[in-house]
Amino acid sequence: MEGLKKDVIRHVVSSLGSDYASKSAYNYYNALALAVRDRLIDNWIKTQRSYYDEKAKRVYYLSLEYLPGKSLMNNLHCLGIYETARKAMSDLGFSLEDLAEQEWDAGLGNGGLGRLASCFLDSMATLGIPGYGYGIRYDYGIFHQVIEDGKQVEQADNWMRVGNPWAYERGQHLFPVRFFGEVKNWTDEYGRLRHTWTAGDTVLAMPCDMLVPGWDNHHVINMRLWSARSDVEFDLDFFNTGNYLGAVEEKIFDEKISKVLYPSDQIEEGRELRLKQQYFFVTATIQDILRRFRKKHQDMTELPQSVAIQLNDTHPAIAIAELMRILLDEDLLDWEVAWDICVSTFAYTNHTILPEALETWPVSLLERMLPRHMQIIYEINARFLREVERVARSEDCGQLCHRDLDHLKQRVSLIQERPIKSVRMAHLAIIGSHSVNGVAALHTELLKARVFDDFQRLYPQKINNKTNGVTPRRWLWSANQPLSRLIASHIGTGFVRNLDELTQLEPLAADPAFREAWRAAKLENKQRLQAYIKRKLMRELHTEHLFDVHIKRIHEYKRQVLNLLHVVTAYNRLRHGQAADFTPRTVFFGGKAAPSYFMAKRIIHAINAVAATVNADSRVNDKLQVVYLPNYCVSQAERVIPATELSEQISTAGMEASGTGNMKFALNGALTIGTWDGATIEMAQAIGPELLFIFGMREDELVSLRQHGYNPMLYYHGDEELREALDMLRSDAFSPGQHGLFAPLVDNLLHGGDRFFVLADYRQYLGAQQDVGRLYLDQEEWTRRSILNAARMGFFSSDRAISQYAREIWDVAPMAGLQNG
Ligand code: 26Y
Repeated sequence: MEGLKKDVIRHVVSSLGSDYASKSAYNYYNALALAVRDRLIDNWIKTQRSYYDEKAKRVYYLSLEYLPGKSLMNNLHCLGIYETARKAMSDLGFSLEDLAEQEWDAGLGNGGLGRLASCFLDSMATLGIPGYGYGIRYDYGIFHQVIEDGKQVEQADNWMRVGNPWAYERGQHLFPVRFFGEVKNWTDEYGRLRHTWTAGDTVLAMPCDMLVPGWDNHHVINMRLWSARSDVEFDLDFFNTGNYLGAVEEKIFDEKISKVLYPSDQIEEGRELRLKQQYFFVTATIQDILRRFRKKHQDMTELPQSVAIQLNDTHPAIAIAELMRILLDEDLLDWEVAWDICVSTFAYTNHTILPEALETWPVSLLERMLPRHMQIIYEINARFLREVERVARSEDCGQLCHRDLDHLKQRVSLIQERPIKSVRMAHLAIIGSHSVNGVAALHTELLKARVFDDFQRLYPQKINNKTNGVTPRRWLWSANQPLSRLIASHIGTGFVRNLDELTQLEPLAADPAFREAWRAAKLENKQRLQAYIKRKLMRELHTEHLFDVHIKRIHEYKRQVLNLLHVVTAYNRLRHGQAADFTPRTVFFGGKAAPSYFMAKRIIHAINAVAATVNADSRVNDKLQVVYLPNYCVSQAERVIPATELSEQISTAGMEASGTGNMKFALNGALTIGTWDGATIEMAQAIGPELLFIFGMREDELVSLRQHGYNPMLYYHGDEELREALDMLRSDAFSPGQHGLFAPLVDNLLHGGDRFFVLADYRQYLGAQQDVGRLYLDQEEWTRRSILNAARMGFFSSDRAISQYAREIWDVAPMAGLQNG
């Protein structure tokens, strides 16, 4: 402890240039972070060296998004110096919790996909898998959300301003990135046609490394994020032409590439700068991968034995064309050889089946920005369609007439003709990879049977399932110390790295003393949340209420509106005195809406409007409260999830690819109210469906409802309570003086086809909520179920997920000889 204290003081003075006597929390947080980083860097260097020494096969996880959140507490826990640090900082006059608050969340992602990437890096580090995360260091991460007059207002997330003590910027290792220009043809010595892409604009990619430690194992992996740097200052000609200001303007223009994360989740915006971001990040990453590979290898055909590249959705899929370009134009390999290398190296994970989230890029844009890549994509497509024809003809699938074949080719082509001629990035990713995986069992089945059914017939081995998982380090141990300590006192700490050990809790569910202790841990977390809400929102929570929580991105398919309709109905019952047996509850909502997503923003407004009305109504507000948690982010989730008793997972069946929040809640002892969707299905199977509150129509039922003609008006007319709730929303009951404010929401349900079947599931949802309320009154039974939920969550560790990727997709093994403990 004395060593750590000395290091902290030294950093305050010599790294931060401050007086150690001036007790600034900001300085002491940064100094502590630097002292922790000092303890990671030796192991990071040893880890990296061991990969070379053992010629280990490496995994590269390519993702446009990461959501690491805050690093301090997690890193202290991984290093096993949490207690030491707590005491050291307390000696210096600080509470560790307060210091941790100084750190800004690294919010370099939108939601589930980005957070999954961060859980996966944690698991690779903990399992000792030679892995790297590659991404972009956005100057501005996901916007900061404030709620003003009930509406979302976006503020820039200037997270870099406060500095980042965790990162190593490596300004000396720059990689060139080219855009535009043209392609020249030439003939090689064997008379083969060759191509060279000649420079248009050049930008530089600067690596910025964040260390990711494993749990108590000395293994530290790297998350390398690229930042755009202008090449202007490296090219003196720019300045020597006398156009100094012009040169500086150009520099600013170039550096725009990594300026901001695109804040839309599952809705494509198709902006030119976004494509630039994708290629910028991809080419720098591939160059870095090949630089490392070429240190020990000359023969490019050995690449798939040494390197596995996982594409996190299609966002980095241009990597397939980029690797082809390098192998063809720089290494001068033949097409077939190059293509084999690519397919054996790449694998692709799909995270959504919503059609509006499937990426396409206009051919005209690609031809201009990446002319050589567009040529390569055309060639991939031509060869692929010939192959399709060959397979289709050879296959004994009845008499395949030309019409069918033409249709098949149109459907699977990399190029879509309408509405504008574009490249389908998912098709490029599928064809260029040896593995395509979904993220939960149902999602994968839907990929096979619906979204990519043609590809499933063409390549029956390619599509596979890897159900998501979450890291128990952050989401149980670090976020929920009261519960973790209780668990550890009964079954030891092995569950932190082997989550299956939680099954040892099962017999304890029958033990009243253990149940009481379990409830005490929950209460402690509820009180902690209560204090936080008081500080941040100046509101008093009732900790004896059932804490009912719905936090995730705001999206119509996630159906926050369904939850809101339940709240309005409960409000009406209470007002009308029809709810004598109502179980008091506080309903929490949280989540960001894409700034361009009108409907999602209106949903936020409606939630806040209902909240204001309900909370101000003294007839009901001792029994029902609604809280909107502004700026939902990773660190907020860490506070809210441990305090939650009811987890809302109510997406339209078939629409939520997996969900990962669902797992975090159950792991922390919340019961789930949910639809038969995503990984919630597998959770129900692992836990026992009777221990969750499952309701609503299933995916196949919705398909047939849609086919037979779904008429939301029938539900409106047939259900008095539903009608009352919708009519109130449409009138100005929640928006005094602003008649029609929420009419778009209601009209969308009643006259817009209710694409997400909110009305179809309303009545069953109410029934399930009734069951929830009733069970909560029986605290012994509630607690028993809560314990069994947590005890059966072992499968949903990201360690299990990553082990499956490693074995079944990447063919990589953990590093031997890792020191544990
Ligand atoms: C193309 C662009 C607009 C785009 C940007 C972000 C498209 C999609 C996304 C993000 C998708 C996403 O976050 N999907 C979520 O992935 C999680 C991890 O697999 C799943 O748990 C979750 O169900 C899914 O919605």
